[in-house]
Amino acid sequence: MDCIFCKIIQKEIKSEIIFEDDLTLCFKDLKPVSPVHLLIVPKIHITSLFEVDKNNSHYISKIFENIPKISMDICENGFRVVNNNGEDALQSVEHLHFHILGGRQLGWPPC
Ligand code: DGP
Repeated sequence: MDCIFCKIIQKEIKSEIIFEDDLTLCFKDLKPVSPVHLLIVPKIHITSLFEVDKNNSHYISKIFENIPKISMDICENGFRVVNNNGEDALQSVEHLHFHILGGRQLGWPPC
C-alpha cells in the first residue's frame, strides 16, 4: 500500500516524532499553519473516520487519551483538534489523522 503515513510509521520516511506508543504516532506536520502543528495517527491503516468501527475504535480512544498529554505543556493556552474526512473536507492524506493546532490565537469558524 502506498501510504505516506504508513511509511512514516514504519520509519521508511523521516519525520519529527513527538510521541509514540504501541497504537499511535504523533509527529510534526510538514506544512505547519500554526506555531504548534502536529499530526497524531493510528499505527494501522485506517483511511478516515468512515472506516472506524468496534474493531479499531481502541486506536481512536488511545489517540484522544494521548492528545491532552502531548498538548498540555506545549499549548498551555489552548489547542484545536482538526480531522478532515473525505473530499468535501479536503482530506489530502488518506490515512486517518488528527491535526493538533496551537501556539497562537486561532480563528473561528475555520472554513
Ligand atoms: P489533511 O488535509 O487533513 O489530509 O492534512 C494532511 C497533512 O499532512 C497536511 O497538513 C500536510 C501533512 N503531510 C503531508 N505529507 C507529509 C509528510 O510526508 N510528512 C509530514 N510530516 N506531514 C505531511
